[in-house]
Amino acid sequence: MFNMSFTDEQKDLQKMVRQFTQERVFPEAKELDRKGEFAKDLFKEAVELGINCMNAPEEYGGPGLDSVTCVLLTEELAKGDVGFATTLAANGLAAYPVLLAGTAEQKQRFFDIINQGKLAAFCLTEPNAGSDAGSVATKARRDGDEYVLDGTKCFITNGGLADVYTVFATVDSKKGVRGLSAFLVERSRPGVSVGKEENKMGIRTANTAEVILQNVRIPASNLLGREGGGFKIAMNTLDISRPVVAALGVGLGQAAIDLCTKYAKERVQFGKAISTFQAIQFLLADMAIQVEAARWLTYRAAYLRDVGQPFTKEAAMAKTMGGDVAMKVSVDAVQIFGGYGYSGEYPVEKLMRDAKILQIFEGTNQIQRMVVAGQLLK
Ligand code: COS
Repeated sequence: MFNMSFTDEQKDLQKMVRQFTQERVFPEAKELDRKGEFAKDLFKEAVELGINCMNAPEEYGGPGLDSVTCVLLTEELAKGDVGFATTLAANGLAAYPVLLAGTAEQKQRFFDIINQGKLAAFCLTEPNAGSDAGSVATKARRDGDEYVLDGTKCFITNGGLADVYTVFATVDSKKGVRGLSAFLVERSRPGVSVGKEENKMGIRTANTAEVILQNVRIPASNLLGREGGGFKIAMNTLDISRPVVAALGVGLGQAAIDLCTKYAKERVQFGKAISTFQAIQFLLADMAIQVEAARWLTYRAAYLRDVGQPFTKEAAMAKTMGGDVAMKVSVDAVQIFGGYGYSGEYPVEKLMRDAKILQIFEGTNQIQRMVVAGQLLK
């Protein structure tokens, strides 16, 4: 059963984040995108609003938001700038391995860092471990009361700015996915450094960087869960965070609709507003149908997680739909704006550039389809 209505608290938070997005995020986004710059001031404001790490539990000083509330707020932020929304979502992504497998002491340590207004990053991807997440080559060698980590992570959101990382490394590469283990790694550990920062097509306000681990010694107490349990932690984490990525697509898609409906009523051709032409109306209608479908798949996947039902398939469906819809709708938005849509002076070309990553990160949409098919056929 899917019986969803939003609480007053959820509606209040949604209103607050909508206002923050309209008044602060959207107006700043264009220039920050042009410069490819992280929104430092906006992030500070997000910390003040208490939305910098939405899934941080109340007992550790966070807002303790459930998955439905996280997707509602992420959708609002994404209307203003998907890069900024991704920055905040990446904090939540990094927190899930700690929430899923960490001890109370590890949670305390992790959220103490977050509560100082610092960033976190989830370090799974490597140059040769993208879709094939199980082939992580970063090594973790046990040495007495410590582990020694060696390897390079790439395309890490918040990688260059984070003060704490959740890192996946193998304790025994012969064991494949069963060798993977998850670790909490503070940025301050000797041997942790930041490599290349990506100059990206879209989400240019989000920081994406290599994280290099050279002979990094961490106490054995930084192991999250058990040795060899890392792959399950990573998969469970991605299941939970995929609806959040879907929400990025929903917010982006809604922004495209809002901009296009306004523009179509203002833009006059052949003596009439282009909104009176059926060719434009059908484009707008299809945009609205797709975004609404993506929205409810997203809410439903988050809801299933909150009520403790299986949601792996629904999370992958939502992520696929959110990313594909964002891409389609943003391309159509550029079409409706015509030549102006292709110009950097208008906001829709940014949507198109930002949308593309949603079909790629947190598991490509081909991987999501594998997950859906795997669930159907099992
Ligand atoms: N939840 C819990 N367990 C899961 C799981 C999930 N969603 N998906 C897989 N597993 C388990 C399997 O049940 C299996 O366990 P057992 O051997 O005990 O049965 C184990 O993990 C290995 O699963 P599988 O054989 O399916 O692993 P693969 O190496 O074939 O990889 C995919 C599976 C492709 C789904 C995985 O590698 C993946 O998600 N890739 C995309 C990674 C990604 O999203 N990267 C984004 C970067 S992070 S922003």
